[in-house]
Amino acid sequence: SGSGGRVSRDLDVHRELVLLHGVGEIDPESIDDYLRIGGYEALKKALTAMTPETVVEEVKESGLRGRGGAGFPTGLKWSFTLPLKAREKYVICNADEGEPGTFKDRYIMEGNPHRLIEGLIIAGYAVGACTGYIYVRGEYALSMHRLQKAVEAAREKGFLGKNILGSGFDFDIEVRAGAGAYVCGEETALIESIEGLRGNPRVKPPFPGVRGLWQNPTVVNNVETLANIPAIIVRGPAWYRSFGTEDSPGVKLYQICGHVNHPQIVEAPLGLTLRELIERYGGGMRDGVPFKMCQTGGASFGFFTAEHLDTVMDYASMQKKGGALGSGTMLVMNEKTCVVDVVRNILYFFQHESCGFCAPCRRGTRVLYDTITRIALGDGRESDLDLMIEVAHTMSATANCALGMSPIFFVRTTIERLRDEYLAHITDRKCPLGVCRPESRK
Ligand code: L3W
Repeated sequence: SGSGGRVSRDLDVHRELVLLHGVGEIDPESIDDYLRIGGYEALKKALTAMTPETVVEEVKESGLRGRGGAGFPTGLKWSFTLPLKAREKYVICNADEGEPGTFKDRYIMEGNPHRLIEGLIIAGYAVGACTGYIYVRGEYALSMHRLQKAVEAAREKGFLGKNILGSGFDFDIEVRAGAGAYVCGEETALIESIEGLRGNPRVKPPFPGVRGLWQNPTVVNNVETLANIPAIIVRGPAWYRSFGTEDSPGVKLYQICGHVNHPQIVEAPLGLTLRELIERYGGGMRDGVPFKMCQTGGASFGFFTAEHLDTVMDYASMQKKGGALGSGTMLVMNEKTCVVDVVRNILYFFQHESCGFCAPCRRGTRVLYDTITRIALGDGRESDLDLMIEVAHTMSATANCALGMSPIFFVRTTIERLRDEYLAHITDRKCPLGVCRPESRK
């Protein structure tokens, strides 16, 4: 697999849902329903039987990695913040789910918001924070509504507020709405936005764990990351590690989108292959039209072609093959799809969402979009392909945040792996599939 032994290869052992436990079954607006399925037991255990240090230690041992896309070890992130002396510390849940093709966090927020809230309170306890923020994508009105209701219900039951469950720990949560900027999912832009400023990413380091919200130590975790915490606390790190691979233990929400018969979300142990995701959960290629390519991990990462179908979808194996697990999104495309058209569409998105703060990204995304448009419309030169790689490479080396650092992944993998299709646009001066059109947006 490229990432060490797989602990739980047999998908059938994963009968019991962890992240989606209760989703679709309980009334998400009823805290009593959540309590009935074991809700807030982890919080009780953490506050009464564990020190913050043991909580951090257990999360470290579980091997949980950040589920927003970067895969940074969660326990390690918490361990940077825990020992710091500061007047205030914060924990933030990044619920600004804006990655194209990504819709997993919404399932948790709409289907079982208390699981996320419980995870966030435990995170707050573990690092010594006084306040938690949940920064929700502006378009997610139902998520906002359910989270707000859930926060009120948790407060009424004494899971939030002063002296929670008699432990002496004070903690409360505020739910904030984003306003439609993709870049505000970048943790430091998100922090600026909470502070009431324009969402420009800050220069890192210092990382938020050391200096974040109002310059105080701040842990930022994705929704799905936090939704793992209650189960890890109740069942222990060894149980969690019994799922997944050595490199990437645990369970993951995979999202299969595009040209499959059943686009959907799947909770599975880490270590599923792309072929299994398509065949077993996606119901195979739509109408039997053969597979051509897949953008891995979200809009920011590399493309796989047919020879990568058996790659194990964990962090290390995906990266080794030029893709990424990212947010767990796999955008599957069939033979009728034109790679130039798809990449042009993604680049349109990037140049539109670039915040404009740093020149490499502001200018680079525009140059990439203009160049691929030229190719798409039959005015390209072969040297444009080298130009695109060079520009994307410069951006990856000099941009201020992940938005500008990302295009190299899909620019390079598509030009390398599907070069003939780019070249056909250049030599024939038209799109071989007749798909590319002047309009920039679909
Ligand atoms: C302390 C250090 N903390 C790293 C922390 C850092 C952050 C986390 C990951 O995201 C991803 C990209 C796409 N001391 C630290 C440290 N940290 N070194 O670890 O950091 P990093 O820099 O690896 O990544 P990042 O900039 O946080 C980039 C993804 O974001 N992306 C978009 C995703 C969109 C969604 C969505 O809609 N749900 O996920 C776009 O690029 O995966 O890899 O917390 O502070 N030495």
